[in-house]
Amino acid sequence: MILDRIDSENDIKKIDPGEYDELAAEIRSFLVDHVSETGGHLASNLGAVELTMALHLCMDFPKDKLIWDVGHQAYTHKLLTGRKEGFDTLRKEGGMSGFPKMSESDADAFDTGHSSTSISAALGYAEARKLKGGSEKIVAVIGDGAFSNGMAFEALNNMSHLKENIIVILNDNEMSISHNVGAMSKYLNKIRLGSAYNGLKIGVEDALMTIPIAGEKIAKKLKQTKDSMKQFVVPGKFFEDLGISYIGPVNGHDVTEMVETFSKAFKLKHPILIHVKTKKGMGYSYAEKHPDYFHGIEPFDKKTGKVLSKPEVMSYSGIFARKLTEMAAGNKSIVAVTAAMPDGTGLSRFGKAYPSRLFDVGIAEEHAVTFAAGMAAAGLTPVVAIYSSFLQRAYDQILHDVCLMGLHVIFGIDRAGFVGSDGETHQGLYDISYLNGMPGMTIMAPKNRYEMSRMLEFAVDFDGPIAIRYPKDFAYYELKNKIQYIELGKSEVLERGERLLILAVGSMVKEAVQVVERLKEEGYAPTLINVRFVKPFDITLYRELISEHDILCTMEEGMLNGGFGQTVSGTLLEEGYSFRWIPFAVKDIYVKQATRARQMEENCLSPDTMSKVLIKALKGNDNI
Ligand SMILES: Cc1ncc(C[n+]2csc(CCOP(=O)(O)OP(=O)(O)O)c2C)c(N)n1
Repeated sequence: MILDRIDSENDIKKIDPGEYDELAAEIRSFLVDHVSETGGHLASNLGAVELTMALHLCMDFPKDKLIWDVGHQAYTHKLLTGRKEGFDTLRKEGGMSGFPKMSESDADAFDTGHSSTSISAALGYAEARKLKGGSEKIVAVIGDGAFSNGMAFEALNNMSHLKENIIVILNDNEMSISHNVGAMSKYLNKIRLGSAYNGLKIGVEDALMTIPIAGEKIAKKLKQTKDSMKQFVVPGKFFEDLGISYIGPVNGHDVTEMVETFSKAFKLKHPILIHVKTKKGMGYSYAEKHPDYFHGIEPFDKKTGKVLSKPEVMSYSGIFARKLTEMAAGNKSIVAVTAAMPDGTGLSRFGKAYPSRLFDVGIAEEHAVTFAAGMAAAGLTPVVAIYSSFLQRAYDQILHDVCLMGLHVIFGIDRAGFVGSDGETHQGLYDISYLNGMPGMTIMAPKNRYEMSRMLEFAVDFDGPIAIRYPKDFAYYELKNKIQYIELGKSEVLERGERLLILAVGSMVKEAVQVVERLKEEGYAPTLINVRFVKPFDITLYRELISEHDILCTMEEGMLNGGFGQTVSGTLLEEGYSFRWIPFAVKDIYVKQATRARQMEENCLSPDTMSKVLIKALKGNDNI
């Protein structure tokens, strides 16, 4: 095996060029073997094998800085930097991250997970190199999907003044998770010709630059002449006009061609964008055929390409999308917005039924929210479904463009809570805290699938900014008979007891029910409330109940700071009630990758831990 000869960074340079194809094939079968067992981002990685090899052949690690956008495509980079062994533990608790991590290797220049940060970070590295007088190479690798986000353009806009080398590799596979959308994607599709021109440009400039002083002048003159010509003949004019030299398109599966291009590009003294064409899923037929399905995949049978365990029950995203699609039949004002996640959010179902009413705006969460605000101002009923973690991007848009005007925008906050193996970058733990402080925002959390549907009906009939947060989980179907109608700001009493008052938010009701069972076995009879409305919360009911109980326990799958528990207990304390408060929420830490169940456990949110803590408190033992 050629791969066996690569034990640490830069070892790839010892490989004979005649062996590159074989090495690429070995890397691909390694990735398929391992990801079929651990799960992970397969298709993007299969597409980036040769690109990564070529970069590693041209760069020195850890001196040089390579920044992967999103970071889901960095598996080959991990393999080539001494992390083969870690692949058995990929995305598992205590194991190797599915994304670049500076704490994992010196060859990882920047931690990523959210999209479109790479060019900004690379530019930061470049300015630092200038100030500190370094000579390291700096490269950002960004996919065409991530390239549709505003941050990427903000960085390009800020880059042109740089009179030093910085390279942006645009890894264009024509796919985001699903097919890429938008004008930039169409533009990239148009600029497939022009490789001859780029060959000339890079070759001539390169040669001239080696002649001291005169050579630079001639190169500049030649560039000016070509600049006037290229308006008509050169692809990538958009980038050239921004002051960024465009090179490409380059075959992203030809290591030699890329090495030649990259080596020359590194000699130029200004920002360069190299357009590399790749095929998502390359080399594994199932992933080539269904790159969206194999974008992020659970463990699968590599012979059939089928995932090993399919959940039999529907997810909250599925229930959300099904209900919305149903409602849209009788309500023509309903429109839906997704930021490049039509499948993940379930909205592709809506899109199939109402293609003209589903808007996929690309990876552009900020735009998605203000775009929805515009539609709401114009009288439509937009439903924006975005994962909790990615909605963080749109904090100001929610506040400034929706809440301040009191616009009726419905937020489907998917993956709210623990997200499992994606780890720290993707946790949906912050939404309650970031929405809580926005006057006029209503936040709901359903306890089960039936309530999810009722809440969506409520949200559509409502007038004003309103969010429903739901977890990355199958949709709980117990407590079916408990559904009554939903009333603004009203909780639901599930059990009426004494001493201990439990307020459980959304997904935590399922856990709270188990806690109550255990407490009952110990002879206690707590009161259990399904909060339903995180904001505005049911202060009237809580005032009444807190005067009859000694202990207030709040449970939420979110951060403690700025969360529901802090807000409720703070309000009651301010009003002069006295009680002991036991919060179950995530204390001030970043939650690492593990299964969702383990993340619950580790953060004291499992029924077992919560029961133990509460029993101790009820027994009057303060050592908890
Ligand atoms: C801010 C943000 N929104 C959404 C995502 C989810 N996401 C992860 S990868 C991806 C598609 C990226 O497409 P592209 O950059 O073209 O990379 P490819 O997978 O095609 O190589 C999306 C939408 C994210 N990581 N960050």
